[in-house]
Amino acid sequence: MIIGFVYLFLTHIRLLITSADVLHSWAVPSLGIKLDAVPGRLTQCHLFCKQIGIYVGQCSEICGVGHAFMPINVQMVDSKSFFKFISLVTPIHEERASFNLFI
Ligand SMILES: [Cu+2]
Repeated sequence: MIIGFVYLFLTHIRLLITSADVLHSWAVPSLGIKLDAVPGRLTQCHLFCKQIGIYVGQCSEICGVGHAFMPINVQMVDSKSFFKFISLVTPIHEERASFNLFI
């Protein structure tokens, strides 16, 4: 399982991390982030990235048998790519039609 995220670069991003099972540690060293994911709690972090690119990380807590299979993939993209991605993953409905006019 690859945990993937797409964010808009040059934008302040608020990350909220939690876990559904055991303790994890969400770590992306090239972004300078390492957050504990604790079941039943939210961990908060703010992120501002100045460069487009793909940043990779890994769960850095020995969390169980699936630990080795938790790579993290964070893509920082420009606004055109970001809104294209959002339009692909968002269900089509009437409100989105007006939203797409600004792309
Ligand atoms: Cu983990």
